[in-house]
Amino acid sequence: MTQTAERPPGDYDFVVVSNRLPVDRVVAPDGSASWQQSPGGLVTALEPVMRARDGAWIGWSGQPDLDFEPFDSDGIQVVPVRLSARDVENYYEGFSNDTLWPLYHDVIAPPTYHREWWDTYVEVNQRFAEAAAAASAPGAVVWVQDYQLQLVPKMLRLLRPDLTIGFFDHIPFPPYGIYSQLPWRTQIIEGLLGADVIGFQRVADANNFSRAVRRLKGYTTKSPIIEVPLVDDSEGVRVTAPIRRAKEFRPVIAKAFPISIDSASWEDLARTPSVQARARQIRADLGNPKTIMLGVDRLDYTKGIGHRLKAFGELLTDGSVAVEDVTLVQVASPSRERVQTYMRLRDEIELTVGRINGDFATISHTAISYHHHGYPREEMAALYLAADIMLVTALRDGMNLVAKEYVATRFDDDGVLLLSEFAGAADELSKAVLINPHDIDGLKEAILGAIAMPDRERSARMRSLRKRVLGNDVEKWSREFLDVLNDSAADGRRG
Ligand code: GDG
Repeated sequence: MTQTAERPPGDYDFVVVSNRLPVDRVVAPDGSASWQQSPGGLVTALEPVMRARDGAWIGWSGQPDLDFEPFDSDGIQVVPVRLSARDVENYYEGFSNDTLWPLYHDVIAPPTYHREWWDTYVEVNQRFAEAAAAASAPGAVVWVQDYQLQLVPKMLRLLRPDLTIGFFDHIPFPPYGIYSQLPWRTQIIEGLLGADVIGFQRVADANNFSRAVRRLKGYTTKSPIIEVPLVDDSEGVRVTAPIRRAKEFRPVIAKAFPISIDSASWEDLARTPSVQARARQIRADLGNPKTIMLGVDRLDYTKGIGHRLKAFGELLTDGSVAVEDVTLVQVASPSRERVQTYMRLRDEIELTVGRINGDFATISHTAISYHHHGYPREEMAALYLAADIMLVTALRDGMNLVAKEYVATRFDDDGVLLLSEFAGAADELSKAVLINPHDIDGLKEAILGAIAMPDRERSARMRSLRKRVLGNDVEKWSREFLDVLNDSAADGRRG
């Protein structure tokens, strides 16, 4: 990757702000360090826009207590924001991952509320907002990503009223009855309303947000528009750009933009002979079972891994499936390992896997092939290709990209996707076998139905799923969001 000297700040027309940078700092055994692009749909989707529009990306390097100068990475200006070890503990592991994450995922795990965590969340959001303000050219478009940075839109608008600001929420926005638990519920709503366009995964998320705005701020909402008064009496602070003074309110758009993946690149990967050979090898290594089921998740309590194991364990116990015929491969990639709830979850899952294997595995057949590591994309594609059934049993999930990746790799029109109705992907992928993961009997029946599904039905469903996933890729997602954002900027200038 080329890395050249920094350019002057305040120069960039398009600025993305996310908790993590799209690059990772890799330290070689000889101690030399370099930046490597981290593979991910967001980077893939935004790269061309960044290059075409003089883009900068603001985020944390992933390493606490280290300062890095901005640098150019293959045509994208990378602007690292420093986080101290205490910031990481309070803002990231604490408020983001132990308060907001469980709250926004329907309190599957109890959220922890600490005033100290909130104070650091405010401080860190301010730091990101200042970095964005410093990097943006006059009238630039800034796109803020995700729940770690919900205060940035308002902070940035106060610093730079000339900017057009978008925000995308990658996780669900909860119903008001749950959201209202949050001691800082009004501040977060006000933070988000600093944006011109707020994107959500599902229509239901956008509706939940609009309802929270009505309840907490009393603003008029005419979907997808929220009318934010130019002068907010509840604060006495002018919250909007002087350029829009002619109107009595500033229209904020809150709307669903379901995110997707770089579908073509997953299909291309699956078509490579080495990946296909690897898929065959995986099947052979597992002892050529009739059915391979696959789960791929970050090890997170929202993903319903325990529910999936319970259903499979019961199917083995009641003799509906035999260990020689059906193997479950579970990739549980390490995640948030310093947060207590995640440590406990890992223990629970691994205890269950150990029990099921202890009870049912034979010398030649494992019941569950369990892997607590991350794999390269090639291996993921091979696993998707090898899997007859993909199990996505999330209890709550903004979208779930794994479901879409599975579909994109299946150029052979084969394979059955079992998909939780609580994942955002269920709105689009209605031809999957939709399941309620809380209903263990229903889940067991769906698994048995998938094992026995006739070829014709499998391929008819997969063809229809592929149409959706290939026709709606992440590039289209970002284009649609940015089109709405640019239109809102044009309306603002006219108004
Ligand atoms: C959040 C929201 C929303 C996983 N293990 C490995 C690996 N992965 C990759 C998958 C997929 C990504 O991580 C996971 O994305 P998901 O969408 O499934 O889930 P979250 O991480 O929770 O993402 C979610 C998403 O944001 C985007 O808006 O869909 O709802 O929770 O791409 O492939 N990749 C590799 N090795 C692994 O072991 N290479």
